Amino acid sequence: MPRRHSWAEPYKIKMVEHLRMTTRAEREVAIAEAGFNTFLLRSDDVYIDLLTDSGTSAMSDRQWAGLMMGDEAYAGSRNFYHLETAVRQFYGYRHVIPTHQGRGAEHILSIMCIKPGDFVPGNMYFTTTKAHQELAGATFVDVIVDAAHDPLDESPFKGNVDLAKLEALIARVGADRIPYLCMQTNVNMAGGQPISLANIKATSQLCRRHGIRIMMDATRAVENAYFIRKREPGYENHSIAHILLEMCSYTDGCTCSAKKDSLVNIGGWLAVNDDDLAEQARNLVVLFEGLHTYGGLAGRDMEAMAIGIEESVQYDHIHARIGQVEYLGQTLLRFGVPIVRPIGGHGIFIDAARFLPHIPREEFPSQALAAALYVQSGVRAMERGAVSSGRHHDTGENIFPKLELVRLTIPRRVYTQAHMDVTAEAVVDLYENARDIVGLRFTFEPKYLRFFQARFEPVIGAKVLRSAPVEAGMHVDAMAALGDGI
Ligand code: PLI
Repeated sequence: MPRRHSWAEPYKIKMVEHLRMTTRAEREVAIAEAGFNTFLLRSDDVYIDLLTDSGTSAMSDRQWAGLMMGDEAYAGSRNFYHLETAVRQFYGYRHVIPTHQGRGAEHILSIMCIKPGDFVPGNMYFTTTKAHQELAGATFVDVIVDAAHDPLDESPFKGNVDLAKLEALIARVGADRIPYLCMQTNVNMAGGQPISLANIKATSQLCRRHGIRIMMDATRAVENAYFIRKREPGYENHSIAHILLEMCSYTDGCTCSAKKDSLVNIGGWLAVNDDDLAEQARNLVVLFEGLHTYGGLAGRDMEAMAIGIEESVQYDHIHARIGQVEYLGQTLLRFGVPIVRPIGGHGIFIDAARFLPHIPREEFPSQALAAALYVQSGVRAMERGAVSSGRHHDTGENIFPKLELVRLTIPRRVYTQAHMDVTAEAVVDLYENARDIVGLRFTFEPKYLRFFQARFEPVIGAKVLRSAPVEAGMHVDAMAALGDGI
């Protein structure tokens, strides 16, 4: 048996938040009341909440202390200057405009740069990013490498931009109609897959040749930097901070949701190097978010962000964070559960199309699987398939992306390995009884970002899961078979 080389969290627990355990009967009522949409559940009814890693991290004692140092001045809060210093130091951009969260920055960037009829290429869409681009009148064009759409492809950098696709778009519509390329780091909808530094550099060179700006979505740039260190030759001895700075140096600015990498519960920012663009952004932020030195945030939130940015680039932190995701992924793989590979940075993405081959795409297998997992175990996951993709901008038809996934997203510094084990047991139980899961159809479909508020019903009967109950945390025999951890 190979010797185990464990890692452990680089922190200890100072305060706990109690979780409510529910019965399966209670969960059946809760999911029906929520229209079989895990977004509409009350968090009190959830045991292990893997809906998202956004705003769900545990802050450190230093960050909580920072809250007490909030300078709640309307203008010129000292905490803004701390945030500005942190972004300049770790991301390297000149101008920093705080926003209430990532989509606030996306909104400002989109209305500032996009003219109706423009095209915005990106390495796979993200829901809010694309919605803002479309609201401003642009068409999103996916220029990610084909490997990103294949859950079984083991390429190390499935977030890379396909330069041939980008060149073809430039040739087709002309660089004048491409205001910027949106370059996502650790591409969310592809399964948290990184982009390589070589690809960032090559994409930047291509864009600069054509006078097209590159705007990074830096939401999970630190996690991406970790994968570069682990997988890209030549970077194994570089610090995360060094890699992050180099990534950003090839871009003209970024939008960022600080609710992920930066370990805060709320906040975001837009950063640019260009003085004129910064002036426009500072003017627009006043309309939608607040003055340019608070952008919809309290001073204390900006302080927590500044400290969180500094903590996020510490190797021990990011190693443990991604190590926990890896642990859950490896456990599921040992039981043959179909997941996106390689294991990504912020969560495990179950391939619902392979998990539930009996449910057609029109009956939203990912939505059904997320609902069934909740009924089974109280674990809350998120649909990342056709419901999230929405409808075609022009035809109104449902978009069926190649990836039909359920995301088990791991909040940072929140759950223990035991929570990961219970989650794995629940998924394995479901996988063994997958035919008991029933497809869903819409009963209510909102116009924008429908996955957040849509409601569904089972296509047959009233239940999404027909099997006999197995209570979460009770089913230990599966884990006993696991043997050594990673
Ligand atoms: O949720 P916001 O508005 O702070 O950030 C929007 C956003 C932008 N880009 C990317 C890659 C995201 O993942 C993102 C938000 N993601 C959420 C909420 C998630 O659950 O993944």
